[in-house]
Amino acid sequence: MSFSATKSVQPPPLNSTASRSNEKSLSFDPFRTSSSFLGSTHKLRFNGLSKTAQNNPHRRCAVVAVSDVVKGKKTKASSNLLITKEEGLELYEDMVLGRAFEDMCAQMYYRGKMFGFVHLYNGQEAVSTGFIKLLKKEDYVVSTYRDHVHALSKGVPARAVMSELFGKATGCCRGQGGSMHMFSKEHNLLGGFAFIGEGIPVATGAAFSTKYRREVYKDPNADQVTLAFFGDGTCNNGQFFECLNMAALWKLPIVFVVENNLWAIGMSHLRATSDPEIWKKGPAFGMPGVHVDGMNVLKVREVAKEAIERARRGEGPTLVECETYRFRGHSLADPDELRDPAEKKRYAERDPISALKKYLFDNKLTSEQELKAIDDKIDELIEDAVEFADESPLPLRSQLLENVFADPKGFGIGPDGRYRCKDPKFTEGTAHV
Ligand SMILES: Cc1ncc(C[n+]2csc(CCOP(=O)(O)OP(=O)(O)O)c2C)c(N)n1
Ligand SMILES: [Mg+2]
Repeated sequence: MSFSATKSVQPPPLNSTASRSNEKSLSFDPFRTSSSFLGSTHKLRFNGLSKTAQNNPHRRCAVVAVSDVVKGKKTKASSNLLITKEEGLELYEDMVLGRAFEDMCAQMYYRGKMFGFVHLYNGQEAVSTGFIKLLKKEDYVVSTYRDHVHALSKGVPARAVMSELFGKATGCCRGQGGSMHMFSKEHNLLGGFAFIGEGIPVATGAAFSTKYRREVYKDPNADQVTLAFFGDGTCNNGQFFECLNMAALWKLPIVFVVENNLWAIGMSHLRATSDPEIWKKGPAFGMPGVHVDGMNVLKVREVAKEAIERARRGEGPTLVECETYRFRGHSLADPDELRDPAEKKRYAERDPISALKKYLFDNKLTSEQELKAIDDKIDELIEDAVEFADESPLPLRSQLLENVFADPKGFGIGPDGRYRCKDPKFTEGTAHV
């Protein structure tokens, strides 16, 4: 399989001695423009660097190390296949789990089982699966409000995620987080975050703590890699730039994974961003930037492998832009009337699950029956998760003010040191909560 859609650029050398000896380095034209986004209707606009700038001898010469993926390196010496049968089935199962879970969420939301906004991940599965299935349990994942599938890929049980969505005590945040705040200490899932960009500093901090433990405390087990997932719209937020700077400066073990689904609610990425090629911002901060077809789990996985290994080896961060698409509206409250039906159709034809299926069949890695058995297993798992969530108890009222650090109304803890909400008269005269 060719990875020609992938572009990888490394920044100009910060330490010229080190990079002069880098065998992978080759000359690169930083002004070369690429084709349009794979499925977008518009041609990309470029950042307007003028010919004068191109010819400016004082401008630092960019040097690239083309990734092994781009060079078309085969991962398996003995065959042309990119994955083994077991790997292929694991990827398939994880993507089907994500898709089926989200479809069930839609049903449950419209039946009134969930509260607040619910953002689904349909169409983007190849990104979560392609990256997270390469992680160790100790590695960290930081997500956004579109977080259910990241949680599932990281191993949080479907029961715990569904219960959280139902606001039940058995949810992974005991029903207090809801759709946008999946968290699991056990799985090192450091949260979904409702404010865009909010997770990026958290992820950068986690990566910093790993590096600090390794270098200052000489902890040999501190080799965790952190993945920070976020969207295209978020890349115009200041926290993104601040964290790229710190991660590159301190060579943190982190991968910034942009899920570029071309839209930020109803705002087209191509309208909102001066240079829509997000991957180029990596080299600007001193880290490699890679653009990959995010509808193809095998391509994502190849890029992810390289970026994660690089972080684990202590070589620092990578910015990976995955071009993907969401198959549903921004949230379940969005009628999705703004996007061009032709664009939606074009991406639907590139469904990442169908693409992987085709690869598995074409390479005789599986059979219809084998995949059907996986589909059935996932259906049962999701049914079980819904039943479990439905039957689970609501959180106790006494849980209401736990972990609330500020108490502006002053009604949290009484003079006797007990929660006022434990007083049966606590909500007297107010709406029932
Ligand atoms: C700090 C902040 N500003 C504005 C919003 C409102 N908001 C919610 S989602 C969103 C768009 C984000 O788009 P993108 O980063 O592309 O993620 P996607 O929804 O496409 O996954 C915005 C602006 C917010 N949640 N947080
Ligand atoms: Mg987006």
